[in-house]
Amino acid sequence: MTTRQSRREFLKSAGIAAGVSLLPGRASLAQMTGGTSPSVAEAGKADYTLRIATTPIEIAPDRILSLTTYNGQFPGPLLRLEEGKQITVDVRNDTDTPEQLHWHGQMIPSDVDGAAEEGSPFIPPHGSRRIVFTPKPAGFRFYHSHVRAGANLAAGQYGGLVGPVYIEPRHEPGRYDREVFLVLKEFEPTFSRGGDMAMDFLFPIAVNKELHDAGEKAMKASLAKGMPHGFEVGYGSFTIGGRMLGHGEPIRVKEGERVLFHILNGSATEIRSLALPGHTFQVVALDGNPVPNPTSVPVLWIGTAERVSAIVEMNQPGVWIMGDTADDDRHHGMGIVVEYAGRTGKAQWIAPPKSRWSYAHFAKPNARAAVPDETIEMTFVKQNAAEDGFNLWTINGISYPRAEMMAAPSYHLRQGARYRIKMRNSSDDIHPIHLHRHSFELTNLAGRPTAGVIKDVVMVGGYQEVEIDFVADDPGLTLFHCHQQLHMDFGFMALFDYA
Ligand SMILES: [Cu+2]
Repeated sequence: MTTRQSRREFLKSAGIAAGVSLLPGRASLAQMTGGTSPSVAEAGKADYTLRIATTPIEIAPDRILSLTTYNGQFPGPLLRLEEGKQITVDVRNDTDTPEQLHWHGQMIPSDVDGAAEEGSPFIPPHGSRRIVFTPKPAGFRFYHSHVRAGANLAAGQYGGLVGPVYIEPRHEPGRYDREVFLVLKEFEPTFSRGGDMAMDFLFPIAVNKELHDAGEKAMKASLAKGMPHGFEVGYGSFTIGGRMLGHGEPIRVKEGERVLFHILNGSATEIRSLALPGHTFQVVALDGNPVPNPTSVPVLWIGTAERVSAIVEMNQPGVWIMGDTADDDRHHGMGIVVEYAGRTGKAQWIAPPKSRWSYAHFAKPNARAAVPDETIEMTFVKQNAAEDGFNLWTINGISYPRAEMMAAPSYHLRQGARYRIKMRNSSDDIHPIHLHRHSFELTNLAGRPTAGVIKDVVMVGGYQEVEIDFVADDPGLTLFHCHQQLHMDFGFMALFDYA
């Protein structure tokens, strides 16, 4: 029994709930743009309009932030699209700075993908841009700002420019009664020297000695020269669905229900965990792609820009906190109340047993990936505090030029070939690595072969090696980067083109 609303009903209720108009074609483009673009206005109404503007957003009673958002709400409206059905989106930019709207996880042309590095035109300040594309592949995707923020903690993904996309699949993964979309996001960023990010949750745990020794030696040498630790970002408030724990509507459930959660880590920089006391998550899809081996786990770990779709069987009546396992982050808002029908009282938190997260849990047991046509080796290196106090990042010794949008492509792809990227992380940070416009298969995690898990972001552990395979089947400029905003902004990007 699926109680999913129809697309039309959903859009209507979403618009009413958020106090904004998301109705396709409801406002004429001339009204939306103030008639600035006659050629666009003549083209007729768009299916969707997204307006970028800085607005007050209340994340708890009387805790009101100034955030740049889509359509005056956080998160941005959930867009339910149909795979293979062309849509028109008008993006209106009511800020003073050029913007890019990236369709994360979709295989669409470079000029509409929403990355200046790939040649997508900017949405000009106080102007608009019409985008036409055919959504694919099916599954849980998202859209977000793709500008470099640098030292500006109000820009890029530090603000509120994140929204979910669901591209309807032909077959839903798994049986469920209803679905709930959750966007995890921190606000009120500040710089600090050195971070406290959880590092010991990935499995396998094996580090590469050569990478470890090189990274540690470079860090020691930098500190010995009197350099401070490079800047990291910390946050003052934490939200799920734009509300701090205890200040939003609870998720109301009934005993026996199977709830499909679609969870997006919309953070600019952080890795998140999530647990629901007394319950387990049956992971059915990662980054929107069904996994070969749906498996139940007590805790989800979700890297920056990753998505997890998981079914929870509601079989422990009570009032619970679904929240981050980091006490400090949960106490500052990273959680949401799950309330069973007929149950009242204070929401309970119980710390889950210690567990590790491995993508291989969800892989095909004993399967081996296809043999690639070519292997690309990449080594990631951190230069501590090398750029005005910020860490500078290199891939094979090259830092993506900060002054340029479209740098010279570093890698040239042959259409139809299968590539393996062997990533070697010579830093102690975990990097959520993202490839635009393609999906990839995880083929080796810290020395252990795996197959069958298809993603578009993968966390590469500190001093670890990870291999991913992809087929070059979407010609055009393609950006590869760490999705940690502070890393991508300071060099951790590379461009692919097709020969
Ligand atoms: Cu990174």
